[in-house]
Amino acid sequence: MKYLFVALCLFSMTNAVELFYDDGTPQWLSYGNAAVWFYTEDFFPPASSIQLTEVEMWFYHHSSYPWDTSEFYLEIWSGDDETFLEEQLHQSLETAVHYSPILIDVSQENITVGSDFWILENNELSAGGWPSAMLDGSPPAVPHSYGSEGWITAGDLLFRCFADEMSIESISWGALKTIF
Ligand SMILES: [Ca+2]
Repeated sequence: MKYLFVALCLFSMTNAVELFYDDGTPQWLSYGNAAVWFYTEDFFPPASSIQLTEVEMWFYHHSSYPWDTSEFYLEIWSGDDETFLEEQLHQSLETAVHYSPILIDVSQENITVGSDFWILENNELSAGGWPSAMLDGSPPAVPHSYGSEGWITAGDLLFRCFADEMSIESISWGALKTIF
């Protein structure tokens, strides 16, 4: 039992923190550009910056709404809920799949974000706004998903990301030492 406990501690020390607003249950789909605004204090105490390691995105290909392309640009931007997209930190060409997660490893790219940032599906490669992103069915208290018609209030996009836990802790500790 003791060994298991130590092993679990070691695992959690190197674990990544997952940031997400959705409840994991698909309900709707969204076509057109789609983005989620992340506010890091929703997930852990204030940190001046964190490093992103991975992005997870879910899409839904409904038979009544065929996609003209599965390709889109994943973009990560700095910016908050008032400034919106400020500075582009990442862009990569990705391929959506129906109803299963696509995982994009960005751990080697040194993507450091502040307290607010955006994950955007840019679908300028499509004439119809495809591929369609997946939304949950539980309305958020504070909207974090943004679509072609503005803030989405019916649910949350299933766009998630992972941050390096060590980068959060070291920076939080640094901030504490400055205050006290
Ligand atoms: Ca929700």
